[in-house]
Amino acid sequence: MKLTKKQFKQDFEKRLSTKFAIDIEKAGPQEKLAALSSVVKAYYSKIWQEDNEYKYESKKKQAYYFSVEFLPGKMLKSNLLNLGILDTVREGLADLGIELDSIARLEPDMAIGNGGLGRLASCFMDSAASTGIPLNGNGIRYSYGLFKQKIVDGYQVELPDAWLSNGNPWEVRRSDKAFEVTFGGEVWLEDDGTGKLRPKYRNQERVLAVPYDTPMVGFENTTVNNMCLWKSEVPKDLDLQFQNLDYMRQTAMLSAELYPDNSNYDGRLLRLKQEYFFVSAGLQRLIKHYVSTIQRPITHLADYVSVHINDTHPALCVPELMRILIDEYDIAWERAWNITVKVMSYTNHTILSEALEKWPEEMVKSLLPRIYQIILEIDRRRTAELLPKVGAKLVHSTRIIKDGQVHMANLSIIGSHSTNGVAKLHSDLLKDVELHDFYLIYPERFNNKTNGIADRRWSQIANERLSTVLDETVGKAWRHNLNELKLLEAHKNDTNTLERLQAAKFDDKLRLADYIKENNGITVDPNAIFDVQVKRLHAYKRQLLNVLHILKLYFDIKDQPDIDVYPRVFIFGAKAAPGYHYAKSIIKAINEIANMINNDPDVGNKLKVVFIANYNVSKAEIIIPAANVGEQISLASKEASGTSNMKFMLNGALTIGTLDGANIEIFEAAGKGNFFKFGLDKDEVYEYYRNGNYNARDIYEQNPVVHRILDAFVDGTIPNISAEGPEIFESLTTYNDEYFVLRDFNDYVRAQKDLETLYKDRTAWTKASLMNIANVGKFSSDRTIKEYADAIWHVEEKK
Ligand code: GL9
Repeated sequence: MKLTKKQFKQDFEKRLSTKFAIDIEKAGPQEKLAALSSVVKAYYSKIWQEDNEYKYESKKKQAYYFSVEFLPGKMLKSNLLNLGILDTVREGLADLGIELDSIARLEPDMAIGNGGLGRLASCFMDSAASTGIPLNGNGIRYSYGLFKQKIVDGYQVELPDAWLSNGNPWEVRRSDKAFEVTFGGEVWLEDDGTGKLRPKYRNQERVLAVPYDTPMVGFENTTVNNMCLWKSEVPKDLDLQFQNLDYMRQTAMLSAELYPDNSNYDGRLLRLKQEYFFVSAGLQRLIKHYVSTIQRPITHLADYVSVHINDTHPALCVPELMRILIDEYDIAWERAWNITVKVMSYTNHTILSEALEKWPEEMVKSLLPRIYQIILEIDRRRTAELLPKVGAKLVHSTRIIKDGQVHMANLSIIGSHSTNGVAKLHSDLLKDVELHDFYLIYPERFNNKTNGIADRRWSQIANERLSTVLDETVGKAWRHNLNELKLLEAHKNDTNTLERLQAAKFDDKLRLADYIKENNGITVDPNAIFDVQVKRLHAYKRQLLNVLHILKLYFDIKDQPDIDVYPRVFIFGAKAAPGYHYAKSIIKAINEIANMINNDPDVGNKLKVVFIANYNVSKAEIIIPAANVGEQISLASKEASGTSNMKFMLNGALTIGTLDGANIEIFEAAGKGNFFKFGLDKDEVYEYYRNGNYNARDIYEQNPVVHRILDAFVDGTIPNISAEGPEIFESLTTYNDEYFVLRDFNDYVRAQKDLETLYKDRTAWTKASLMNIANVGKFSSDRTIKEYADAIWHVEEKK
């Protein structure tokens, strides 16, 4: 949009006055933030309205992304950037004596997601709007987002995230578009007099779902999409007379809290209730919209609507759409089923079996009696149809209902026309191993969509210094199309470019060093290698392997105080699921090891270890630009894709990693010599599984380096871990090291040594860093979302 500095300043001052009856001198920072957000909202409102009108009139097909998590982070700067007014507003505010960043910092992170899966959903929302793809988000407006992490005595402490306490300037409550969702009670089928069986209900619990719309503003275009988040309330007619406090409480609970663990189902009814809640509300809204605006028969739904099931949490989309078509629109089963399968598509985000949701049949039956009947019928018909074609074995292994449980992944695959994994390796593993039986039955449904990142946030917003260097070197086209960074390659031998890249990195490291000084009280040398591992804490991601290597370096220094090691700062950021005991023990160990090393005078500046508390999107925006090295060291086959690996690449960090997830594609793109690969590959891992011949204890017994490091966990060398030390020690020895940490240790040390050697050659290192940046184009989520739009949803970009 067009905006002059003068106009902005007027708008801003006026808003302060009309909203808070205050002038700039007297306004507090929260008032400034609120007024600024409100001005920005007014700027995009017109575009939003016009784009809505365009969508109504053109009647083009739209896609709906159903996700129980979104992780947008802060919105202010992203909205400014996308409106094309970031610089104007920054300068206008500066004229008024206000620093944009100090205001933007106050916005709470919108953190209604756990990690990669939720962040990916938000990258997709950004990229869809920015590429003109009509994609609507659909989720839950949790009153409390992901817990805030504090570190107390080395332990993780969880604090509530009341992110809405100062209000949310971006959302629009739409009470007029509320829908009811019902639970429980009894259902039976009755002849309606025409020979048709219709469901009759008794004693249902009713909940009102109220939508809050958050606009997703496209980058310098005319698209504004919508992310709809549902809040649960008591229906108005019950409000007044209702005395049942328990019911009130339960209703509020429904959208109160995000589950802090999406990969370890704890069996609570509330989660299933949440899932049905936002699925039912979202589908009701989109069907009503279809009927009132498209005005075509419901049987044409698939020509206008695509619904994406993001992981299994929204799998109930399948039976819920069937219910609406059959019960509310009188569509015959076969026809309804064809429509449903055409409308639905599904992404699988992990092969960890504990993450594939299963619900006890009894629970589904009592909470969602009609949905249960429909699932039973889907299962019954499918079994009857397929038995003669593919045989009992395949039918059984892929059944939706078996062993008293409803299998949500099976429901998602069977009820949709597309199942995709999130990186080449992951998609192959789904076809060849994890979902092989499904692949045999429905080979045409399986495909890959390698993840991507909203690159504008991770460069133009998070790393302005680097962005400026890139502009000056290759022009600005990369800001619209990340593939344009390929032009950088031509500058790889240009000393001036390399020096400017180094200077930008150094500035970003200074900024992080300041943050660390202020928040951790640790002084780190910005000339050291900044070696970063930031992601959820999980055994398969092997933060422990990183820790063992740090201990090796520590003992090397202790043994030979004059040893020539290049100074390193190891930086961690990780939240552990509150109920994940082992992960919390690792956090405690990292913090105690950090204390031990950072305060050891023999070590000095050679080695520092920093744990940055409360890792989230905003922290990532400070940490990742400053990284020289990104750690992507999961056991091969376990990390479906990873997305921080792409953010590191974009910011010129070199990856040290295994052949896992999207690392493989990153290595391919970056080119030989521009990454550090180590460890078992997926075939070797599966070979161990087949043979059952891994013996971690042997490695402990036979490798003196490993022996000494592991002993440090139990012999008092590392202080204050008398409970955690033995737990970790035993996980590796007694319990045979589930994720092959010890098996990969030697090769990891070797790769780390290679890395250090390259770093000592600053020119060679910076060249490799440049090659990473130059080849990151593929990992823009603009590319990913276009692939979804073309190949799965068949929706068109706005021209
Ligand atoms: C995840 C995978 O583990 C990641 O490898 C992948 O990059 C993302 C996005 O596709 O999905 N699946 C999953 O359950 N989570 C992922 O990050 N977990 C969290 O979001 C906590």
